[in-house]
Order: sequence, then C-alpha cells, then structure tokens
Amino acid sequence: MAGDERKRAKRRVFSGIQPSGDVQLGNYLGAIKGWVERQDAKENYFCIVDLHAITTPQKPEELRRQTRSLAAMLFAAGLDPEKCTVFIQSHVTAHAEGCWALNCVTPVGWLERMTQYKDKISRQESVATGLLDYPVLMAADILLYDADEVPVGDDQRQHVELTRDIAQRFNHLYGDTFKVPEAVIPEAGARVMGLDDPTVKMSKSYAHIRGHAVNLLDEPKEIERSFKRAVTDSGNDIRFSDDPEKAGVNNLLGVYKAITGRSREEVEADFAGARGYGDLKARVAEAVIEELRPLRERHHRLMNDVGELDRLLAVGAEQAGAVSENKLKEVKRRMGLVIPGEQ
Ligand code: AQP
Repeated sequence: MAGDERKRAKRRVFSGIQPSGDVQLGNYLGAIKGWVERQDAKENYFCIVDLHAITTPQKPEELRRQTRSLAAMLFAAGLDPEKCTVFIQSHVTAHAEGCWALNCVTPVGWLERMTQYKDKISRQESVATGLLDYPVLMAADILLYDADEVPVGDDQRQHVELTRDIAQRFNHLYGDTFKVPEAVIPEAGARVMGLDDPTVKMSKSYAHIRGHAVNLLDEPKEIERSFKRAVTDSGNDIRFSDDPEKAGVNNLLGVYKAITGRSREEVEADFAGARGYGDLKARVAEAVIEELRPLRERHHRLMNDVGELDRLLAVGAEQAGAVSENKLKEVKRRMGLVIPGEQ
C-alpha cells in the first residue's frame, strides 16, 4: 500500500495556488472557499506555488509582494494554521527534486497536449521549458504528500488527470509508490468567467484588463463598478442557461450561487421579481462585497505583521518538508539512487 495511508484518520488534501498576480474571485470560489469549508474534515496541505508562477515572466519585487499577500489572504479567508499546513513551494526543496524524478518517466507528448500550455504559449513570444513542465511539477507537489484529494477549479482538472497518469506510470515502472489522487471540483464556482467576456475564464493574468476580474482586495466601490460593467445580453430573462448568448447572466448567477450556497431553483426564485439586469448586477455585487469585506480587513492586519506571517509560513514549510522529504527518499530508493547511510 502506497505511503502511510493505513494510519490516517482523515483523508489528505493537497492543493496549490500561484502568486502570479492578485488573487481573483475565481480562485476564491473555485478553490479557497472550499478549502476553508472542508478544513475540519481533512488533513490539509496548501501550497503557494511560486515555482509555478515563474514559468511565466514575473517582476521579482512584485512576485515577492504577491507571494506574501497571497499567504495573508489564505489565512484571512479562514485557513487555520492549527488545521492546515500552509507553505511556500520554494521553501520545500523536495518539490523541485521530485519534479526531476517524475520528468524522467513522463513522455513529452503528454505535456504538449495540455490545454493550459497550448493556451499560454499562444500568448507568449518565447516559451520557457518550465511552462511545458508545469504539470510535472504539479504532479510532484501532489504525489509527494500521498494526497487522496486535490480540490481545484475546473481549469485544473486536466492537470490532475495527468498527475494520475504519471503516478500510475511510475508505479508500473518501479512498484507501488504513489497514491493515485482524485480531483475534487466544486459544484458551484468551478469556472468563474471574465466579467468583460463570459467566454473566457477569469484569470489573475488578465486582471490588468479593465473590467475582467474582481480582485479580492478591491474596494466595495470598485466591485460595484466591475459588476455594473459586466457583459450580459440584450434580453431580461434571469435564469441559468447553457445558451452561449446568456453566458454573462449565467456567470453572474453562478457567482451568486457559489457565494450564497443556494440551489439553482432558490437562486432563480431570489431574482424572480428583479427589475432587469441592473438589479441582478447590483445584488450580485452586494453579495460579493459582503463576502469579501472581512477578508480584506483581516488581510490588512496580517500584512502589517509580516514577521508573524513569515513565522507561520516557516512552521508550514517545516511540517511539509518532513512529509515530502520522506516520500522523496522512497522515490530515490525505488529509482536506484544512492541514499546516504543506506546500503
Ligand atoms: N476562473 C476560475 N474559476 C474557478 N476556479 C478558478 N481557479 C483559477 N481560476 C478560476 C482555481 O484557482 C486555483 C488556483 O489557481 P492557480 O493560481 O494555481 O492557477 P490558475 O488556474 O492558472 O489561475 P489563474 O488565476 O488563471 O492564474 P494565471 O492567470 O496566473 O494562470 C485552482 O484550483 C484553479 O482551478
């Protein structure tokens, strides 16, 4: 049996988030909110994946700021350091080493097929090797913890599938080593679309485009403005729909549903008496503002105590290092690398 799964009282969760920009509403509804809600029931590892962030160009000073700001946001959103191991990927060297080991069993063709890779290279003139290798580093992140579950938004489903393929291939080549994890996709909020273009998913890297994203640190007035500008259609029918023409309204209802936790029927009933899309936008904005208000305040307090923030991250790195180093040793042993002090 792979890893120490037999001894575990709770299912182990691993997930990551890139400090590649200011964290946006899709990251929150597709990932962070669910991490917080399920933290009591699971054994949790949450990683700020800075090594993933540098697969696309970053400004060093900005990256350092964004990394700490993201850490503060995870705690501000409600992750409890007593229940979750929260750490920075580059502080635990097993991740990069594990990636190298997995690189050596992963066919390049598997990586060239990844949708996110194809999408990102279409936006760049020069493509770094690290961008192609992004999903292998993600596989190392997950597999080094023998995670049972990987809670992610819909856009990361393909990478978790690839992680499963890599684990199975390694297990086939070297014997049962890795737990094969499952993706856990939220029922609501799995794919928040851009407010400026509801055919494109909301992304940190498009946040510079006016009206695209809601940044979790946006002031209430700014959030109101973003929703007011949100693209809808020329009708006035407020209901969930698969019709591409209604993608904007569908997205707004999806955001409201993810925040309130109500069913589709309840959400539609909430808007039954609404006076057109203006009303819809105002009420969705209000729900988002009230959800984010306490996060923004707690984030502000944490950013004013960077010493404490760094201390929490150091504790996380130590806990994560203990688990992942152990697994990495097992990987090296399996592959025939010499472990100091072992025969
Ligand atoms: N629009 C979204 N809707 C729902 N979930 C989303 N996630 C991202 N965008 C949406 C989920 O957020 C978690 C962290 O994502 P990430 O930072 O690791 O990378 P990403 O998926 O590439 O996110 P971005 O914001 O689009 O970043 P950039 O622009 O840097 O690539 C993941 O669970 C993801 O599914």
